[in-house]
Amino acid sequence: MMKKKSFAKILTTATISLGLAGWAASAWAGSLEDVMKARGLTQKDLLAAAKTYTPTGGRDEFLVFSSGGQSGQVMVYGIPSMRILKYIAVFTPEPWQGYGFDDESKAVLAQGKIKGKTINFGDTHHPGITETNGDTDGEFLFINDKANPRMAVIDLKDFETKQIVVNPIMKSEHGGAFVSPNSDYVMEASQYPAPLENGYVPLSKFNEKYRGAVTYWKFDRKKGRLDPSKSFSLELPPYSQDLSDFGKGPSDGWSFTNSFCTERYIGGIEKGRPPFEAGCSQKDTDFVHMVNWKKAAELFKAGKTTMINGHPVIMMDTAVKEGILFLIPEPKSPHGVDVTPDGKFFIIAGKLDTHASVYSFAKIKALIDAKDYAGKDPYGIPILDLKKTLHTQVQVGLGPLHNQYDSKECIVYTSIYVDSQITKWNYCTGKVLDKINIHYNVGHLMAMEGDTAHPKGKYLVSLNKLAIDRFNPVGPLHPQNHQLIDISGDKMQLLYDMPVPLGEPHYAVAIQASKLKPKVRYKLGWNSREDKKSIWRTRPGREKIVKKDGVTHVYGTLIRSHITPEIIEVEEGEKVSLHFTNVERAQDETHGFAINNFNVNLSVEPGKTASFTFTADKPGVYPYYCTEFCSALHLEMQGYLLVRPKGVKASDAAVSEGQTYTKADYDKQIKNNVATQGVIDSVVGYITARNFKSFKSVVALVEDATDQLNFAADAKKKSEEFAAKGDYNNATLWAQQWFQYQVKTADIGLRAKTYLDEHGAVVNK
Ligand code: CUK
Ligand code: CUA
Repeated sequence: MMKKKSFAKILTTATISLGLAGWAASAWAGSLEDVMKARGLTQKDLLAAAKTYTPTGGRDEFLVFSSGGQSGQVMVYGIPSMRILKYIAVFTPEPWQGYGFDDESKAVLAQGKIKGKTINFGDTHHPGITETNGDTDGEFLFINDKANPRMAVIDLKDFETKQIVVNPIMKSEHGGAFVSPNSDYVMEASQYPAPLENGYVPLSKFNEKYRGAVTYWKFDRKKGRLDPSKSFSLELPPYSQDLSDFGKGPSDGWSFTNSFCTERYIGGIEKGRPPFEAGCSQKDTDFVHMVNWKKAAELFKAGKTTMINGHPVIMMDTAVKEGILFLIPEPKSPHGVDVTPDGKFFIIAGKLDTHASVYSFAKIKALIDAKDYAGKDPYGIPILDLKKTLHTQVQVGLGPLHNQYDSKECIVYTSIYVDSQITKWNYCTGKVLDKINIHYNVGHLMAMEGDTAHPKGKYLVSLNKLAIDRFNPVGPLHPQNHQLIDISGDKMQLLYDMPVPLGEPHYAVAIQASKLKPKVRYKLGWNSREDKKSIWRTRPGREKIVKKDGVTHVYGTLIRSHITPEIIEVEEGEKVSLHFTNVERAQDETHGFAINNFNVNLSVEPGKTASFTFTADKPGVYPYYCTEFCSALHLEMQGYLLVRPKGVKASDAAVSEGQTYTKADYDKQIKNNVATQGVIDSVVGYITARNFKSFKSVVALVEDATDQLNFAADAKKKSEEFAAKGDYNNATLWAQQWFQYQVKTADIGLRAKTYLDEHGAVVNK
């Protein structure tokens, strides 16, 4: 048996090593000038560093939710520090979070099956946060999947994916997720035209049978879920619809979706025909689609829809007849459509044009009201005259893509793909104000709440497509590059390059961190994916194994540092369902759970109940353990799954172990425990002598420590009962368990003490 150090000794060693580290650092660091010289830094570099550096324990002012591209995830990072905080698993299994491994999250992923097929990948593009009056409110996040038209809902109370809905009519999608100013609807526009019905239609029928569409998903904020039964779509021509945005203020009630390839070219390079890229860029203008979505919602409620694949669709002829759909030309192969904060204008940039076009909603509305149209498209949709709708057009650079707004009036930033620049300009006066080079080939850009009614300014992030030479080479697949730019002054200033080792992040949204109110733990026994008490929850002392309907259900608990039960024995072929509740109340005391050869990892955060159902198909011995280093005795947080061959009886023979203990062992352990209690008492004394109640985190730690002390008292009692019966073997083991709870108590106590020291706690008067 390993010799255990006394707790007092551990304390002294820790103090000494801390002291040494402090001394070494000061000797090495030198002066600021020395460091600048050694690292070749300029004053400008230092200024940039000072604007982003976040000292230990510091927090960020903004949080960013970035698409994780083909990783099927969402990345969360802070601004200005650019520190990555989380990857939220959405369309793709992610073992650390147990996503796609526990039964609860498997059910969420299964919602994303298309025509019975499991799709374990998503091409995420545009995250969108719920809005109230056009401003992000931080309650929920939506993200789309371009490859397999789907929309996911993430609850920002726990940063978990709660729902995936499959678009019933689209075969490709890009213009989502865009949220209406009060989150009534989340919008999703198709990309590559295809028949809305499922099944084969030859390309020779492209003009008649292939279609685009835009879907308005109804969001039930109370339930925190999209409601397919209250959602509808609008049939659109077979153009390649692209990005979208909702109007706000004067343009509230309208949505905008632009498009490319209005040439309706169908490709065929293999037959010697010019490729798509030639056929889809011939015309000088494409169309932005304007939809009166509030009126569309009324038409849907009035039943003026056609059911396609069980989903209500407002057909184009209805839309034309009812006057809810209009087209406006837009130059040329456009990409972004971005409504200004006041809702009076929207800006569209053409990838193959050097201009950004500012459209005036007032002018558009006047034309529509006067039925002043320039013509009709082949599907009978009225087209407005481009010139009559424009406020202004501004030359911003080669290959302009997306726009974001500043807190300063009329200031907009446009990403310039070909020039690898960001252009700052004034959309009211049409003046270009500043340009900055970025590395390289920017796609989207993102300002702080820069697509809302009240942008916050300060910072801009350039989401670049290529990194090329910016980082240490890591093979042919390079990281992505997010560059942080200071936009607080007249001139933009580059602050920081952040390599992103994850998919191609298209769009990102930032929100003031203070708007987010995530919880630190779940209510005890919580099914986090359904947001309700789990039917499989259990409490400490109530753990049980129950056979029901041919399934062996194990109701277990996880707590520092043991799994209950520690031995699970089943027969070959038995169906087993494990349900573990993390019964910790402490912040950040997550436990994991993995069993050898069963392809499973659970992440069981405090309060959560997670399940894993499997068939014990092969006889054998399968160790299981906790996969999070949760405590000093984490490695001992273990157990055995024993799968008995069919027909073999369970052996009830006495457990044989490596060691038995005597009274001398018991006395030694007790002496150690009493000494440890002395240390704990002194730490407790230190804490309670100070104003610890003024620190929320410390109060939580003290609560947790009290829990551990109660467990210690329990173990102590058991130990004493066995000692009274002269069973020194069990008495010693329970005394050891008592000591383990003491160690946990002391660990928590020390954390509290450090916190108090670092946050200037004062001695009580
Ligand atoms: S897209 Cu990728 S750069 Cu999907 Cu919004 Cu423009
Ligand atoms: Cu729980 Cu390691």
